[in-house]
Amino acid sequence: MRRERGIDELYRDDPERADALVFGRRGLLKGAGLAAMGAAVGGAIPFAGNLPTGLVPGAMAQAAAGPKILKMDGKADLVLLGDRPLVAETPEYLLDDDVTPTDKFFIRNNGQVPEPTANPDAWELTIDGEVNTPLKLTLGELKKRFPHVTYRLQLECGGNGRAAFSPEARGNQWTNGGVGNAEWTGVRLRDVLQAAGVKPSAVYTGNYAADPHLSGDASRITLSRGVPIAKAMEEHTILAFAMNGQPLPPVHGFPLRVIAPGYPGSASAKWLTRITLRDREHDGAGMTGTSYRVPKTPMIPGGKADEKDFVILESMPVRAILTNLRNGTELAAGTRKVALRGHAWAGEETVKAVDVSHDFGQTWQACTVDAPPNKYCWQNWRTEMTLPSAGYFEFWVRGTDSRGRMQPAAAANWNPQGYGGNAIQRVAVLIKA
Ligand SMILES: Nc1nc2c(c(=O)[nH]1)N[C@H]1C(S)=C(S)[C@@H](COP(=O)(O)O)O[C@H]1N2
Ligand SMILES: [Mo]
Repeated sequence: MRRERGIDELYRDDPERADALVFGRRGLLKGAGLAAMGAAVGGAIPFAGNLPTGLVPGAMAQAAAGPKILKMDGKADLVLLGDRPLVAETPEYLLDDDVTPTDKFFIRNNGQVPEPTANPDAWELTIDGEVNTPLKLTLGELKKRFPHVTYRLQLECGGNGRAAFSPEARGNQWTNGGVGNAEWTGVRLRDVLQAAGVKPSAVYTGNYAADPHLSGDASRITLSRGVPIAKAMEEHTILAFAMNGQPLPPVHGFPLRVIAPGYPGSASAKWLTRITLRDREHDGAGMTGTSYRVPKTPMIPGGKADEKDFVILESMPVRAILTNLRNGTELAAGTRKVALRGHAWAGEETVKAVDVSHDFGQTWQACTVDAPPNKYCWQNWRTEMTLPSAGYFEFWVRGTDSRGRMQPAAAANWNPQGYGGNAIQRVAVLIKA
């Protein structure tokens, strides 16, 4: 029997053609197009008039097959983005906790996970380069010698949000789940650097770690990034040995890692063995070319990159996520008030506002945004939305940082490796008639 292909299937396979069919040449959603779209999302679309051409309804944006799920002891149902190296993101609805439990924390490896050491207190850390006295400290000594601090710090992959770039950008297709906000315990990096004596010539750090390269070639370095010296000396940049009150799990850097919050996660080296202070910008693996770099001025999306125009991505951009409703949720008939909540963060900045729209961005409602308990902890937001009728709605969630910069509707500042994409999240709901 020949089956008609639904508009939802067509949207998944060929969004451009689906859009042309639904919106027609004039780009207006009406008549047969509107009916087809309504049938595909399962209900009337009260604000269809605001739906921009080219916007695939959020309810249809997911792949038909559904995501691959990580199967790993001690981990929740994260979405597997790659298994060699292991990369997994946390769907927004699993990020509802104020402090992200370890089992829900995303994983981003570039190489292999090193064999966990049997004697973590004997783990050695070298501090050298532009210092007066190079140090070699065991983790045991580090813990004894320097004061311990505990902070809630968000850690976000530089590629978080990459999936929203058009045309597709190279790399793991993170949606919004390359982020977590754990409670980290460790010592301040600045205390350790000061113990070694920072020379005035030191301008950048270079991290080295124990994770073997994917190729198995011992001479190749998996990842070696760093931060400007001022960032290294900031009080929230720490060498962490515990996550949520427990020793770091092997996959999150056991027994010692950097947490440089607000920067792309790649600056937070796991399995840390050495920090060298450089008299110039660090040029280790992952620091050069277009790696973790974005264009100074916008380039043509999909065009050829001129590396001269690229700068290192430092602060991550603002992002808000809605965590208490899954995309595609059906709400009971008669529902008109919906409580919404989630978190927002803004790299090195704080979050000034979170706004939510239920009419494809025509009107926005301001949410309550809590102050963070410490800098670099994500901020909780909440609101209650009133919907006018039954039908298909999307909640669009938009963060604004302390400098007034808002999340764009579509990923902006396209770059070949897709960093810093912070398109607003869209969560579709259907209220049955
Ligand atoms: N040694 C080492 N450190 C690393 C990585 C790595 O591959 N090797 N990945 C980095 C990247 S790209 C990110 S986003 C974070 C992810 O930390 P998590 O896996 O604990 O969530 O670790 C960073 N630290
Ligand atoms: Mo990352």
